Amino acid sequence: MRLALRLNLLLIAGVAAVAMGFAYYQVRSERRGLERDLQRQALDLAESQAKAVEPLLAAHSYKSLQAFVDRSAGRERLAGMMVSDTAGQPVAITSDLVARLNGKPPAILQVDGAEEARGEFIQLGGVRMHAAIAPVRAGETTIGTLAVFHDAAYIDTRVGDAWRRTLASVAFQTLLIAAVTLLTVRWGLGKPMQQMARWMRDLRTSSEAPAPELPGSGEFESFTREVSHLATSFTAARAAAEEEARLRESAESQWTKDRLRIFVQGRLGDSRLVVVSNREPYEHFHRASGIEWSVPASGLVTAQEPILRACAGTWIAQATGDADRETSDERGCLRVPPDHPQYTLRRVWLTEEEVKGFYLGFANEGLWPLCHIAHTRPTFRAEDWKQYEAVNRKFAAAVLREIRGEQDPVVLVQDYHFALMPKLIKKARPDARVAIFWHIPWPNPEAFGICPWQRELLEGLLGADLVGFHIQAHCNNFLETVDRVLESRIEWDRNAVMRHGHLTAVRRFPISVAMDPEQNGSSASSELQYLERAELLAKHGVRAAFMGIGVDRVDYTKGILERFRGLERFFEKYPAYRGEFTFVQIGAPSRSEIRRYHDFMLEVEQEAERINARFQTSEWKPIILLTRHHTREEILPYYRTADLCMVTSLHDGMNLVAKEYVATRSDGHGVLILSRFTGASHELVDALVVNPYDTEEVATAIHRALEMPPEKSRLRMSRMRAVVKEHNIYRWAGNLIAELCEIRTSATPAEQDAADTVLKS
Ligand code: ADQ
Repeated sequence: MRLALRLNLLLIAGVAAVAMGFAYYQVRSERRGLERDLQRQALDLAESQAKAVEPLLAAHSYKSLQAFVDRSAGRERLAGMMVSDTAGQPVAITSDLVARLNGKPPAILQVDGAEEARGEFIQLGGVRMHAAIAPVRAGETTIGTLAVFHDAAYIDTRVGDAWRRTLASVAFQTLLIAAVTLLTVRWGLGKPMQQMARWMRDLRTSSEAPAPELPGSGEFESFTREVSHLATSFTAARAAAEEEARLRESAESQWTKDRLRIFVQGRLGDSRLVVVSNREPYEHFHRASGIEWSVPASGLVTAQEPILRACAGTWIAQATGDADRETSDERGCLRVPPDHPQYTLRRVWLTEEEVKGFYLGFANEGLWPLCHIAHTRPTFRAEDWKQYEAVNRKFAAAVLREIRGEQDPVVLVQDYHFALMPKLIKKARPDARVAIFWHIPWPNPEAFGICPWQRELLEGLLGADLVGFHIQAHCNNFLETVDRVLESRIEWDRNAVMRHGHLTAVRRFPISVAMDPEQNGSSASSELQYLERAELLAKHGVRAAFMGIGVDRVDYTKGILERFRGLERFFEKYPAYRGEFTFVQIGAPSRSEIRRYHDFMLEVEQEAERINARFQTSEWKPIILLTRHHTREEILPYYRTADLCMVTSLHDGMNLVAKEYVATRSDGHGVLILSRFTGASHELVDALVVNPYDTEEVATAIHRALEMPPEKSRLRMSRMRAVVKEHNIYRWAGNLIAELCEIRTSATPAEQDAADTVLKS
């Protein structure tokens, strides 16, 4: 039976039962009320008439008595009256009553000497009547009785009417409810269900994921959300399967999420994978609407997330959200991503003092400017160093707890926050394979040499079996620095350092982004793209035909001011583009507790304002500066529709924004302007490569990008896409893990001997 019918029948039965019960109660009350009224009237009448007949009965004037009772016959509903003597013998009676009594007087008429009037309902001659009897008294003596009879049939008639009315009302209500239920089921449930079924059928039968057309609010919200997740997983799985099939067919070796998962499972076997970084991939915050989570703006997070998702390992990181405690268990663990759990995040809490010394101080005021040659002086303080050491020990302890009892665990340490950790872990667990990936550049030995703790940092790093950088130049700088500072043997031919019998391989692993199958989807028409771009700009009160995009953490290494100056020069040199081209700069505030960053944000805002004030009109401005964190979903439309993307870092390990822009342009349009000081410029040679310090060159590059013939820009974009597709994040992770698993965790005797000889000589 269909749901609507079943629901209707149940509702009707329920409503009818309740309505009938209620009606029965109402009708019964009405009957009781009518009977009570009749009884009261009848008793009053019997008593008053008894008083009236007393002189006549006392005087035995029976004729007058008969005339009296006959006169009463016309009263409303009065069916008869009877006066009897003390023996109960009628002495006067209305004629109708004689026939009805028919020699069988009802029990109530029997003389019982009662002194009060009384009454009851009786059946008389097949009719329901009310009989009331009152004593006729002469002084203290009862000399007879007077009985009045009322026709009570009208009560049944009234009760019958009440039943009819109630039944009609029940029928009407039932019909109404049935109709409303039908409509509710049809529109409230049936329509969304049909909509969902249609959408699922399209999803199943068409090769491209149809745009979700689902009920989005109210009771269906969570249902819709889960169905959408399911659909996304389904689309991704299908795309991956198709991709695998295609790869098998063409014997290509492209890395995918699934290939990485299978590869890592094969290589790691039962070994546990633990990733450590300072930045956590998910932060929980208290908001007005409750606890919410967000993904911080960080290249490292962008890069690591797909690996953890693929390998279901554990990610250890600093807790930085104000609702992180409430969302983790007593060990600081939770499953993430929160909406689709795939791996474990273990949070470590730091004190304010630790954050100040370790993160803001040594890591970001010391190591960050030390490694980025961007003309900001590094600051090294002894108390910051102490905290840096202490926090490295704290995180190492967390890792050791996590791998306790695990056989041959694999630990991937991330970045310049944890230079000391490889040594700490290896000392406690020589069987663990430990790698550290340095996401930022490594400067030349002279530059690095200004760090008072360079020796300790290098020793910490060389505890690792593998040290990774984005490009070969950073590997070379590192090896040269080790050569300059520590007693060790550098094996230049195989990029490795042998020290105290431990070999550390130094390798180049250019990091990348995921170019998921969904990002390879069909491209929107240029007309649609134009409209989407216009809509994005209109949100900021700007009308322009062309749009450029820049996405960065607001950091002095990213060359944002140089970019703005390049834009200013562009509008000076090519005034025809005023009112036509707008640059959107998405800038997430970063490390704002550090004075340099705080001041830099102000500088960026002032510079944008200054340039805007020079050129802007009522409907247009050259720069739209959006200084807040944006979600990936918010950034995507800008990447997808921008005519050009500018990455003008003064120094950058890799720069993932450049790769994200390329990965997003499945339509083949768009031009990338890329600083030659980024790691990315070594791979994306089809970008317009610029020196960000050369304002003139940046301005010319913007002009070239906007004027580039479509066939040329398409060719450049397709070549860059081929690079990103081939060298994606899964390849990065696969290569890193492959390399790590091949490394012996101890030196061969021959290596040991050779190292000892070198050190002795
Ligand atoms: P980052 O210096 O953080 O990373 P980058 O590689 O440019 O720099 O990555 C930034 C990431 O944050 C990108 O994924 C970008 O989309 C995102 N992002 C930037 N601004 C944002 C905003 N306003 N809102 C939201 N998200 C934003 C470090 C090194 C890099 C190296 C990476 C990875 O400095 O050289 O490429 O690690 O190794």
